[in-house]
This record gives sequence, C-alpha cells and structure tokens, in this order.
Amino acid sequence: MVDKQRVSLLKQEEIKATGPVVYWMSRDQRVHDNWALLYAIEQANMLNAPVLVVFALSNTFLGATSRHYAFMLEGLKEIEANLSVAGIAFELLTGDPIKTIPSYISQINSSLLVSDFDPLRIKKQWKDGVNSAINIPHHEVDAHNIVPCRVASQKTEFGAYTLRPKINRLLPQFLTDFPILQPPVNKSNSAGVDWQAIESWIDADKNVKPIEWIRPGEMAAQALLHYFIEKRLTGYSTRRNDPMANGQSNLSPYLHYGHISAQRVAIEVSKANVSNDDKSAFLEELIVRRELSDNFCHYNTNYDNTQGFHAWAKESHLVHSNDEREYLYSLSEFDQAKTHDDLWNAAQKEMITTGKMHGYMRMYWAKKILEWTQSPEQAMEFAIYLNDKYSLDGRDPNGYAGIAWSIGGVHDRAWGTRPVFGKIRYMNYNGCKRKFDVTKYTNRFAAK
Ligand code: FAD
Ligand code: FO1
Repeated sequence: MVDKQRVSLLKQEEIKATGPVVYWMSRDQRVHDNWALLYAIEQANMLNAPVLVVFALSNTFLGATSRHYAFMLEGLKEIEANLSVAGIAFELLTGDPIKTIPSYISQINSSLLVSDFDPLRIKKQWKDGVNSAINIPHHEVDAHNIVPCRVASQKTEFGAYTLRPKINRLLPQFLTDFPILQPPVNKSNSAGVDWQAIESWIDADKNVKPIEWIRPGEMAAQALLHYFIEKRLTGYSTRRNDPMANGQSNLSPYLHYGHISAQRVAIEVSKANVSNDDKSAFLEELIVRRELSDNFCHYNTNYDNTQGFHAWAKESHLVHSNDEREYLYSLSEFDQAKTHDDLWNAAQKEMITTGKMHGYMRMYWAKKILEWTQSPEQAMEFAIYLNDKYSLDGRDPNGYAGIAWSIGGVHDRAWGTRPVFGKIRYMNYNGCKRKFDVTKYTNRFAAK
C-alpha cells in the first residue's frame, strides 16, 4: 500500500522485540492522508502489534514563540481525538527528543520506530541522536512531498527548471489518491495528554501573540482548501502576485505543520473545473517550488547561511562588500518597522500583526534587508530571525530557500551588477508601484 520508495531505512536491525510500532510524528501533524501513519499501521498489522503515535515536544524549537506553540498545540489536540477514534494511542513527550524518544521506546519495548521526513538540520540531529541510543529498526517515510525528496533528485538542484522535469516524470507514480485510514487490527489507548500542564511547561516568548484569523488543525485546513478552490483558485495565475488581491490560498501554515497533505491539495486542485492556467500556476508553486525547497535544505547543509550560496553569488558579494550602504538599520529597527521605506514597514507590520506576509512582499522585504545591512551574513541572520519570529509558516524549508533566493540568488540566475546587490536580482519601490497599489497596501498596515 505505501510505496516503498517513500521509505528510508535509517537504522537497519532485524525486528526482535514484539512490542508496539511507534510513529514518531513531527513534520506531518495529521491523521488523514499521512503516509508515515499508514506505513506504521501496515507494519503493526504485519507484526500483529499495536501502533502508538508519539510527539516529542521541545520548548526551545528554533526560537518558536507562543504564536507558533498555540497554533501547533491546538492541532495536536485534534490529532489526539482523531487517533483515539481510530483505536490509536497518542502520547506527548516533553524535553529533548534525543532523550525522550529512546527512553519511551525501551519503556514500552517497541519493535519498530517510524518517523516522517524532514530536511532540517535539527531533525537530522534528533534522528542521529535517537539512532545511536536505540537498537530497533528506524524507518523514515517521506509523507510531506508528493515525489519523495530523495527519489526526485539525489543532488542539489540549480533551480525549478532542473527539478521540474524530474518531478513531472515521477508524478504519475506518486500523485495517487490515498487509501482510507483503517484502524489497526490491534487497538491501543492512552490516559490522554494533560494539556494544561503542557501549556504551562512551554516558556516561549509571549509577546508574539497567537493569531485569530486562522484556526489550526486538519478540519480547518480542509475547509480552507475547499474555500480556496471554490472562491479563489480562479484568477490565481494573475492575482497571486498582487498583495491587495487576496489571491493566495493561505494554506502555508497548514502545510508547514502538516495539518494538510500537499498531495491532498494537489489531488483536489487537479479535479477542480477551473482554467488550466490557474491550476498549473498553483501546482507549479505547490509541487515544484515547494519540493525545490526540500531539495535545497536536504542536500545543502548551509541552507541558512551565505556558505550555501553559489560561487558566482559569493564572489559578487565579496566584490561589493565595501559598497556604500545608503541606509543601515539594526535588527530592532527592522523588527519595529522603523525604516525610511513605508512599503517595507507595512510588509513588516503585516507579518507581525497577521503572522503571514504576502508572497510578493516577502521578496521585496528580504531584498531590502540585504540592501540596508552591513553584509549578506547579517542580512541572512536578520531575515531568518524575523521570519521565524513572526511568520506562522516560519522555520520551514520554504523560508530558508525563499530567503536564500532573495539574498543569495539561490535557484535564480546572475543579473547585471549594481551597487550592494552585485549580480543578485534587484527589486525596488517603483517596481512594486508598477505591479500593485502601493498606497493602499501601506495604508492598510500603517495604522497598526
Ligand atoms: P500560495 O501562493 O497559495 O501557494 C500555495 C503553496 O505553494 C504554499 O503554501 C507553499 O507551500 C507553496 N509555495 C508558494 N510559493 C512558494 C515559493 N516561492 N517557494 C516555495 N513554496 C512555495 N514559505 C513558507 O511556507 N514559509 C516561509 O517561512 C516562507 N518564507 C519566505 C521568505 C521569503 C523571503 C520568500 C521570497 C518566500 C518565502 N516563502 C515561505 C515562500 C512563499 O512566499 C510562501 O510559501 C507563500 O507566500 C505562502 O502563502 P500561501 O500558502 O498563501 O501561498
Ligand atoms: N516538531 C517537533 O517534532 N517537536 C516540536 O516541539 C516542534 C515545535 C515547533 C515549533 C514551531 C514550529 O514552526 C515547528 C515546530 N516543529 C516541532 C517542527 C515542525 O513540525 C516542522 O517539522 C518543521 O518546522 C518544518 O520542517
């Protein structure tokens, strides 16, 4: 049922214990349309053992704030409820996963560990640490990508144009419908998570307030998907780059926490009766651009710093390192949207107040940070820090790739040189004015 090409054997041991199969849920926080869960159930049935789902909660995850934990914990509560209906226990472990996962595994005498694929460094560190502390097999399932990251390509791709043909060739094999989730033969249940205790255990930055305009969880994600298909997919190809047109799907927070599967989104969008232009424009972003980000983070260990840039970009930054910066701002001036540029300030305020900056403005926002900082190194630091602090969809391969594209020309080509930017693609205020109503956008967020 689950395509074996989605599965990587991170630790090969023959199965000795007879205890439960553990699915260590992390990136794909959902019950439906989850290949890692489907695989864990399949293995448990073959072993005639129950399956348990466990989430290892760290309260210092890459600077996540109370905005992120509030969204994520609400989603996990829904998962606990959905799993108990399916006869599957859900446990939430608090602390360093490198410690909590191995001790849980030995405590319940687990026979097999299943996890979900995630290209981020912290996740690889967690899995390496766990693997050296357990002696049962550990199988990782790519439940996030339609074409599994390791299958689509075995190296860092130059850009969408080199990855796209590889993805398109494999879509018929992987863009399939999902089997309906069947409860495992052997049921399991748990006492239930003490959510009060969890909430007080999280000591994240409370100044970044939770977001109200978007509800977390699988149900809300499905509802938004159908709303987007009904009301906003038509016209996507023309309106997606206009920050005033409300043309994007707003699905990225749900995709980031895994509340919805990109494969489900692709299946439903492909079925919609809207123009091919709109469908293919959306699927290009959802499939090719998103999987390009996973490719970048998986194969390029320097995905969050200037060492990850191409030689031409590093050389260009070096040549222009002493160019005079017309403006220079500190991290807190950026953070408080106190630059001379009202458009940039409005974009920063949109991100702070709503937890989501429009995709077009993200490019402008990051490129101006390159222009108004001492160095590309500082620009990368500031952009990643601010994006992860306020964006609901932050701490994501898409973010690291988007920022590296803006500041280091990753997945882009070299352009004619200009001060400070060198060969990095340039964007400016007048370019935005030609694209959309800048006054309306800045007025909308100036007041906040
Ligand atoms: P839609 O236009 O509705 O797109 C649907 C989905 O397609 C998105 O959810 C996303 O999964 C994918 N997608 C769309 N555009 C891109 C893209 N350029 N690259 C990769 N995938 C894409 N995306 C994040 O998920 N988290 C981030 O932290 C993030 N930071 C970014 C920072 C910068 C500087 C830039 C230039 C881009 C960043 N992006 C990030 C990519 C993109 O801007 C967002 O994915 C998109 O705006 C999310 O909104 P949406 O779901 O409404 O988009
Ligand atoms: N994943 C976990 O397995 N445990 C966590 O405690 C955790 C916290 C967290 C907080 C904010 C956030 O944006 C993501 C978080 N994630 C956590 C990871 C998330 O599930 C995604 O896997 C990655 O961020 C995207 O690759």
